[in-house]
Amino acid sequence: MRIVHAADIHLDTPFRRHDAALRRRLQQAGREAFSALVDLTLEERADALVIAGDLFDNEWLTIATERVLTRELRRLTDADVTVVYATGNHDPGRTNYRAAHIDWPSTNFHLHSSRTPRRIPIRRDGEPIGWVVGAGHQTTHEATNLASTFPPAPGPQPAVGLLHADVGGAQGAPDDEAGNVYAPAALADLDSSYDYWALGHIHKRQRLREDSPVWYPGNLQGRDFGETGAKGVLVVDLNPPELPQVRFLPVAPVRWERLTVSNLGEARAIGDVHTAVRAAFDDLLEADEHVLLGQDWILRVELSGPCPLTAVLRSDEERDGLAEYLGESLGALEVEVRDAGLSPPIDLSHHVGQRHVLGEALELIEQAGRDDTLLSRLAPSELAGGDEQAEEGERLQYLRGLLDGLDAAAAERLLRSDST
Ligand SMILES: [Mn+2]
Repeated sequence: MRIVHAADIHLDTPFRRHDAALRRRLQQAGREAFSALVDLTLEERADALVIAGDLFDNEWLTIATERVLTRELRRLTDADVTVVYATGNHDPGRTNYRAAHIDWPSTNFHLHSSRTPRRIPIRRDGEPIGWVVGAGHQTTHEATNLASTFPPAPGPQPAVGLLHADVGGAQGAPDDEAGNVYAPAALADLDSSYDYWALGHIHKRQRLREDSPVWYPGNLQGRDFGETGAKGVLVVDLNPPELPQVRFLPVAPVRWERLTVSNLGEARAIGDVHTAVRAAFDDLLEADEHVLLGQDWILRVELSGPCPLTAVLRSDEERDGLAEYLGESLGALEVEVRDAGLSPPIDLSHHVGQRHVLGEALELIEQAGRDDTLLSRLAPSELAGGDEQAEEGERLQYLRGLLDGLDAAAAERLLRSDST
């Protein structure tokens, strides 16, 4: 039996923090990802598509999206692919919620909107070849341990457990605020008679434990910089008693990525910064086997380390200018430039002996390092971390320690305030 496992599709996520054009593109990307998922399921000649909850984001699913959703699902069910969908906390199934009021396909489609696990036979050419056993969230705060209520696998054909659940030990679980737990379970609650557990809820793709047949596919389309990397589905071949063969296939048309660029010590013109960012982006494209043709990118460029253009790049206007330049030249939908990690490269020798505050400060720091009397005189009477009972020699040694790095720190502070 071959299944395609998807979860956390979050159609109609509002993307309120973005401007109207990007918001439309991102909402469109969610629908495109869903269509790509359907294409892929057909191309892979899968017997079933299982969706482990959070198919849509909230109760305001738009009419346009609902039409795309039902039309795309019918492409599968008309082709005799069984679709099994178990609701999650974003798209719960009780009759007062949205999932209960969608024009779902009338055949080959199974909605699990009740807490009680139900088994669905999967057939090929009319013959039963396996099972999907699923349960759904009824409300937005399903606190029951649903996993522990699953019966043993029906057998003898391969069986898949389908559930939206927060299984302990997974990486990247959303920070559940007190009281907001969503079908919490432990790995041990997932009955081991199942050949594969198709989970949803955690947006980071992962296998729960090495050698376990328990997987989260991650979400279908990233939605912010916390959801970087290729996003897509798992194609699972079940042939027990062997462990299932699991392949990840990307489908998300928009990718969120962070690029850290730190080799800017010699960047004297904005073109140099551009070249360094371009190189980092090219490295990413080259190293990543999941980049799709015509992929759209939303990039956060984090500049860091010493850079002669630090003062320039600390200006919002200049950063916006660079972001726009990068967006056009890299062909990205949107680029955000961050300067928090940048520092001006400091050549102290240029400032020593100069008749300005920094020159004087450097001079004084240097003298105090050589002249114990001066150092003693400059020392505050109450000294942080100092030992009042210490011998004079120890005290001076401690004071000299305090001077360590003070020149660079003073330069950094004074040069920054000079330039802004
Ligand atoms: Mn989700």
